[in-house]
Amino acid sequence: MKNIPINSLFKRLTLVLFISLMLAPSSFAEDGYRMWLRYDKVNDNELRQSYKDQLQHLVLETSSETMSATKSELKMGLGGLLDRPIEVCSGINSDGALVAGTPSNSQIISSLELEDALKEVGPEGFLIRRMDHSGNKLTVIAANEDIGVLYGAFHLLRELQTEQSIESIDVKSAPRVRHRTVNHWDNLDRLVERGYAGLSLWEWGTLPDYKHPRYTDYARFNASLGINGTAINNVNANPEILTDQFLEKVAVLADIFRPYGIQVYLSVFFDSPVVLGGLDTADPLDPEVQEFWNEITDKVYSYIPDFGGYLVKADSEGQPGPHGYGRDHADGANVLARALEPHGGLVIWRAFVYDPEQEDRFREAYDEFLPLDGRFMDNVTVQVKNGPIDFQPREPFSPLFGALPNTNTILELQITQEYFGFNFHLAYKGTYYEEVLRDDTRVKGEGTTVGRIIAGEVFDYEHTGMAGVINPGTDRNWTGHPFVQSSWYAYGRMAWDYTLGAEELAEEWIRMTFSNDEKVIEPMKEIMMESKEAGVNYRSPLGLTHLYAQGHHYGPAPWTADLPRADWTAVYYHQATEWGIGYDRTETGSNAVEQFHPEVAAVFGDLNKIPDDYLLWFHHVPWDHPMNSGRILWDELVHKYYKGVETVRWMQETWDSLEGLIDQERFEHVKALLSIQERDAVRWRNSCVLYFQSFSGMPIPEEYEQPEHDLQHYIELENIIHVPDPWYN
Ligand code: BDP
Repeated sequence: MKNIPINSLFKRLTLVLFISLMLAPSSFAEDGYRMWLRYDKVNDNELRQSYKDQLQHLVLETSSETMSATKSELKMGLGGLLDRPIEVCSGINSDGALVAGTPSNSQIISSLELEDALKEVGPEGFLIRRMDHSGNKLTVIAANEDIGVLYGAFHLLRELQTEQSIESIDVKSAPRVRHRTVNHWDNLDRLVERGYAGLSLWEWGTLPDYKHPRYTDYARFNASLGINGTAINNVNANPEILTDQFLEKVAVLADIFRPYGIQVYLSVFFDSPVVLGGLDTADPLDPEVQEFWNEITDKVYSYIPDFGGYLVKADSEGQPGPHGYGRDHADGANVLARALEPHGGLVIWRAFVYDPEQEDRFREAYDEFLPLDGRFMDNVTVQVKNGPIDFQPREPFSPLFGALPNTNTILELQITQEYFGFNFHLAYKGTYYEEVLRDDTRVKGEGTTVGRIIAGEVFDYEHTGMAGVINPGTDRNWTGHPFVQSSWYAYGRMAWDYTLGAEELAEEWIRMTFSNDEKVIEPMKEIMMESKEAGVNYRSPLGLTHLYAQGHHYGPAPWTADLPRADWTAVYYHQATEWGIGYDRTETGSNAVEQFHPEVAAVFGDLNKIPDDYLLWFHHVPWDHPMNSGRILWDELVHKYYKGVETVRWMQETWDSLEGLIDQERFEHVKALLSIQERDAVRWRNSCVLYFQSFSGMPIPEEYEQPEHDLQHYIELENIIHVPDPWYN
């Protein structure tokens, strides 16, 4: 080889490197781990420069744990977004300072006369403003408490991530509800009920010694949305969680989450006094049982001084509860509430109950809880699922919203995709949450939305809140399907402010998670906005519900009939006969419609007024019932099932148009998942249409592609998901 001078070799190598960088695709491998906190460099040079000018150095005067977390987030975020490290200074030395703090931890903030504005944002809210200070222009994040400063920091970072101008930024923000929690259905053996994203995040085997870095990232993601509570174990609770062995591990998680403003809650097993305490009863009115709960609760607080409280599933799906001792839910909740009260803890008592003896499962929660209104202690809140049955693709809102003026009531939503195709289907649920939060209960006149009720704007609730059942696990991208992240995101943002819209949140998420390029945002947003309805259409349109195969809840089985409990079958819900289909919940049927305010009941109960989307939830109608579209019911049903599949095919094409505009890794992943979704959507459609056809006897109009197989073929597929996997049962 010819002798090449070092200098020239270096130049050549640099040139080769430069050319390869120029030729490399602009996108890069992205595994989704960073979720919506990617902090990649702002692409628009001009905008990045203006951010750099406005945010030249960071002034943060104290070092509490939360302020340290704020500092490290701002350093990481601004360092990445502006592509240069940000200097942390003790004072303002020029234009372009970012000052973050509270009047009590920052002299600068206390000198800015923000007291009046701060009074309006409460303990967790914040202000972000551009201000003048002794001739210098500042950006200020101010709050009453440290946690508000952290929330403000995440807000400012979001402005940059979504490429908004901050030149005259003026934000005043405070959460509308008090308890913004996530619920994990994680078992202590690390299998996650309805999880679909790997094993539980909590490594019980290595805790308390090893603090997996994932725990801190988990806290950051939640705090970035304003989540302030996490119930870390399954509501089908294992009593062992209250043993010292587990509590010392839970305490470490609580220590990690604390700087991020997140309190830990535990799901408890109602019969713990028997299983753990050796008593022969868990009767909530028995003094020894009260003593048991007092003592064990004192122990929990000795490990976790700011413990949030207990989440309880009782007298539901085999879980023990007060009914076993002839007592009611209020008795059951209050025995725990008395134990928690001296520590400031909360009981979150779930209203997800149903009884095989009840004629209509729809009625159960309302019928059980209504007579108890006013009997729960002040530190109890009742957690109500959005609909009366169980997170189905579409449900009317639960009639309990608005029916409990004297009982704190919070809303439970599901983020994990138990009924939306697990980690295989794309279903952005922001639209789902928006629907329920905006449903109008009418209990105090027009506009008494579920959102306003759970925010305590209608009744004087002390403990307002929302809970989201999330699914993160050891999958590198946390949620399995990359788009489940978006439902988590939308849930958290709406828990902070229930008035936020699904579409704006979809756009925020896309900008933060994928790209600020309009060519990406518009098509991706359209996919997201259509995706939930597509899932409804190919599974259970027009108010059909619960057509799943039992156990795994993945594929279609509208034919399910013989199970130990009728309310676990599908035929119970659709009631198809040769004459017609649908569940009569009007006066001629179970009359569940009477549980709603009369103005709502007048709509749901009237065949001429009910929106198509809810028709078969409330009415049993003939196959030739005329629909709003001008079609008869059978044709409309077929139309909807086919539309669901068409939308998925449109989602596939639209997704394909994103190739090259986003990272190839996630592009390929979602593309493959969409093809699985298309296959499943066709299976759902064909199974349901052929099955219902066996009652209606009517044809599938010729213009539609005809099912490839007969009904028997689809029945035989019932228990096939993709791969047999114990996690899915
Ligand atoms: C149902 C799930 C079941 C949960 C239950 C609940 O199928 O796994 O335990 O809800 O919310 O949707 O308690």
